Amino acid sequence: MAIHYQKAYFLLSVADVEQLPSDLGIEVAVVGRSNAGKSSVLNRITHNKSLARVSKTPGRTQMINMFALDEERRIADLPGYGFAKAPPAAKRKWQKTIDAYFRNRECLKGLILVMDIRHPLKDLDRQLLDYCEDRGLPVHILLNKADKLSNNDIGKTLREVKASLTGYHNSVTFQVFSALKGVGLKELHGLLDQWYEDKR
Ligand SMILES: Nc1nc2c(ncn2[C@@H]2O[C@H](COP(=O)(O)OP(=O)(O)OP(=O)(O)O)[C@@H](O)[C@H]2O)c(=O)[nH]1
Ligand SMILES: [Mg+2]
Repeated sequence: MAIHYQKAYFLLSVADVEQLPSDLGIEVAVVGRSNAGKSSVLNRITHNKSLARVSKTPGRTQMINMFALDEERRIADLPGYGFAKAPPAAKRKWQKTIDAYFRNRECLKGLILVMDIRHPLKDLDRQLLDYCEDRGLPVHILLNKADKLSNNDIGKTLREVKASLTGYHNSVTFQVFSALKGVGLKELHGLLDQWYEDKR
């Protein structure tokens, strides 16, 4: 069955995991550092420029924003981590919400981990990868903002990222992406199709 990504619609925003929709069907979460382009990626996936809010101010997405593709499939836009200027209380709150989400969400099929291709695999990204390795949760890395680098530099970064990921045994895949230009969208849709069609 084909998935109509352009039919995605906003479901709800929650500050607490207790408010999430029932833990049924299949959910994919878009995660990553603040300002990496998570909301832009979501808009690109769904061909809807105004679905998730995009901001020039880092740390804009503070809640879990949940979108539905159909009655059984959802995609979540998670708040970004690693925003240095965030107040400590906000950071703790983020940590608590996200921990609870990752730990308990059974319908969570995998993570789309968005990174700025110019700054891949920062400490917090690696912590998240380690956590997913422990939990056996698949991760697909988007090296986003590829439009900011030359082909030469993209190639170099791909080799470095590949070398850094050899230690992981769970499913960690990666690709070049540009939410701005649409580079890599077909590949990403292919991956999402697989995740969403896997019967659990
Ligand atoms: N050049 C370029 N800019 C991008 C790309 N993707 C996102 N941006 C820009 O990066 C900034 C942050 O994008 P968002 O999509 O809001 O990032 P986010 O990860 O959702 O940010 P928070 O929700 O604040 O954590 C915006 O100014 C976007 O226009 C891309 O592929 N290329
Ligand atoms: Mg955002």
